[in-house]
Order: sequence, then C-alpha cells, then structure tokens
Amino acid sequence: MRRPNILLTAVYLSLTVLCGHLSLGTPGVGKSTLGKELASRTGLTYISVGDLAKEEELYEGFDEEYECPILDEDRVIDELEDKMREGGVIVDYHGCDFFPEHWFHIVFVLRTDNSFLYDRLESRGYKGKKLQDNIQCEIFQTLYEEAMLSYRKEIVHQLPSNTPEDLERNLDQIVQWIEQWTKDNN
Ligand code: DAT
Repeated sequence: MRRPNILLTAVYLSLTVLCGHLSLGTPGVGKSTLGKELASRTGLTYISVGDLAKEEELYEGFDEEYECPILDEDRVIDELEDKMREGGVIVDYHGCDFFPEHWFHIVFVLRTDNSFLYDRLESRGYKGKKLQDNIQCEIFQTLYEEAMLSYRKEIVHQLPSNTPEDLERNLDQIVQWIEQWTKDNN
C-alpha cells in the first residue's frame, strides 16, 4: 500500500541559527508534539532530523559563534533516502530547503504567536541573540516563504500552533488528509 510522506517544519533563519538549534533542541512551535501524536494515531513513522543527526553524528564542522555542530545535509539525505522511497514518513525539521522536493506529498509550516513562542523558548534556556533571532524569524514569516519557494505552493499549508485546541484540530485535519490521500493513491 502506498503511504504519503509529510514534512512538519517551522522557524527558520539561517545556517548558523539552524545549527544552534541542533545543540539545544529545536524551537518550540510544536513539531515534535504534533509529529509523535500523528505517528501514534496513523501508524506512520516519525523522524526528527535533529535527533537523527545527533545519533549518527551527521555533522560537517563546528560553528564557533553558536558553539554547535553544523549539519551535513548531504549525509542526512543519504541516511533518509531509502525510508522516503518506501513512504509513510513524518519528517520534523526547522528548515526545509535542502530536502529533495519530490520526497514530500504535503508540507505543514507550524506557526506560533510570538507571545507563546517567547515563553516556550525561554523555558528551554534560549537567551539573548538566539532567542531574538528565533522570535524575529517568526515575525518575518521566514520559513513559510522558504517552504513556498522550495515546494509547489498547493502542498504547503500553515497551521496555527498556539493552544492544545489547535493541536487537536491540526491532528484531525491531517488524519483526514492522510485517509483521503491513501484512498486516492491505492
Ligand atoms: P518543537 O518540536 O517544534 O521544538 P515541541 O513539540 O517540543 O516543539 O513543543 C514545545 C513545547 O510547546 C512543549 O512543551 C509542548 C508545547 N506545545 C506544543 N504544541 C503546543 C500547542 N499546540 N499548544 C500548547 N503547547 C504546545
């Protein structure tokens, strides 16, 4: 049976900020919360690129300013290729422009209002420049634009991710979409 691949993505600014996230955990818009719950409700496989990079040490150097390793994007792609071909994968990452476009059948950009995001990031220990960069990035809608440039516009969707009610609504919508996709493609 064919199953869809789904990308959950969020705040994105630049390579240096990206690798900052790798060492501290990703910005708190709710990708892993949504991705894991979605996997448990649908049987799809949840993959966090940040965690995978840590486990397999998929890095190509060290960023001195942010004191963290730099993601080796080519090795991440090699590592995921076979699973993506099989299908049924939910990928969680805070960037989206280096994945092959054909991997994903749908892309969700999670959006959290800055008042909520500030508290979530601060409680994770984000401070100073890293905190400001991430908040600013959300203000400027950077990742949504990145996603719209990297994928066909019709498959990129923004989802509000502020409250538990948003989470439940997003789960319902995505589960419905998966059921329809599976019917249409089998
Ligand atoms: P990410 O994977 O994008 O870094 P997360 O899933 O770890 O984010 O969530 C960060 C925190 O926010 C965590 O404490 C759970 C909480 N959270 C996630 N989605 C939420 C939602 N829709 N409403 C309220 N809190 C949420």
